[in-house]
Amino acid sequence: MSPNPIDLSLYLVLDPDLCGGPEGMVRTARLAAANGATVVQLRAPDWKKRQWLETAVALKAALAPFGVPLIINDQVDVALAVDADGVHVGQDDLPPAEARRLIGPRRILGLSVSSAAELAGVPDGVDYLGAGPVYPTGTKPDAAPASGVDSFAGLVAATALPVVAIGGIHAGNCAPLFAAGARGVAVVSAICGQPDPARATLALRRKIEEFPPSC
Ligand code: TZP
Ligand code: MG
Repeated sequence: MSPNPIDLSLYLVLDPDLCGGPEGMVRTARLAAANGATVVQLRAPDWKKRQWLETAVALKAALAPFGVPLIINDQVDVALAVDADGVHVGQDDLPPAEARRLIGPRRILGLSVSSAAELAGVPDGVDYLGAGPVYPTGTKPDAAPASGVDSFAGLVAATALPVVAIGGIHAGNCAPLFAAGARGVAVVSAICGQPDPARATLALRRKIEEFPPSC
């Protein structure tokens, strides 16, 4: 497991379409990092590897001044090539134990779970869980049905790992998730594609300060 626990409280997952392509992703990431995002994930399920690499390099440079870690979704080779801070895998990606073996002990490893059964299969070596969708979302067409806050609270209670909630989250609905034990909230459309991503990030940040995650 990574020896350096990260602040998961406001976790931005970048979306190429909503951000308007790679340059928009880098711009959005920079604005978010400057306004209270604590982690940024590069996620682009439809991209070719070269685009992943180039954008990851640009994101790493953009985030470095803020000390905000860059997590790469699924593409372990890209994460290693750019020396990213970590990798996030889903249930159909490389198994987390394989991902851990490849990224070594120091990088961060996240895993998506959406049910108690998936939670039961989490191996050692995972640093945090992403659970959702907690609310309905239009951003991920193949997402499982929304779990709701109560099921999310059940997942949190059943694991010792920090859990980040994802799916349909914005400044107006994140407080109950922290009350349910979330260590953080992961958002896509609440920041990506917003007319003012800096302001949208700040609105989330302020809510999180009001309802701080329990550690
Ligand atoms: N995984 C589960 S829901 C989701 C992902 C990547 C999309 C969340 O997007 P949004 O716009 O924050 O609802
Ligand atoms: Mg994946």
